[in-house]
Amino acid sequence: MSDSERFNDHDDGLAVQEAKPKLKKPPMYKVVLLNDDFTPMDFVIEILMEFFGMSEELATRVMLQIHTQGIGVCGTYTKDVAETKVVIVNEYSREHQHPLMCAMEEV
Ligand code: TYC
Repeated sequence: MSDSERFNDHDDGLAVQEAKPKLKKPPMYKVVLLNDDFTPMDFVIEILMEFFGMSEELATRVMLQIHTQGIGVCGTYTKDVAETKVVIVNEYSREHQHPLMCAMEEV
């Protein structure tokens, strides 16, 4: 066997590019509600049911958690959806003269 046969690595010096990894998942955002001393409990429960699709039972539990802990998660969404929820909830609360604060945090 000749040297050129023995040492030929058959790739002609070309590096083969591995397949690019798939695109990263989009960052997700938690939409949160903050406690305050003035917004009625029933109004917070209504928000959690209407805008975050919770049952009355779950909404009540989440509202009480916010009431005692100061903050609670309503859901986790892509950036656009989270931003829209925050705007809609804050507008709805102001329309009803409540100071309830909705915000978002990157997960
Ligand atoms: N702390 C309010 C009260 O006692 C109730 C409340 C709960 C307000 C959750 C805001 O995000 C909130 N009426």
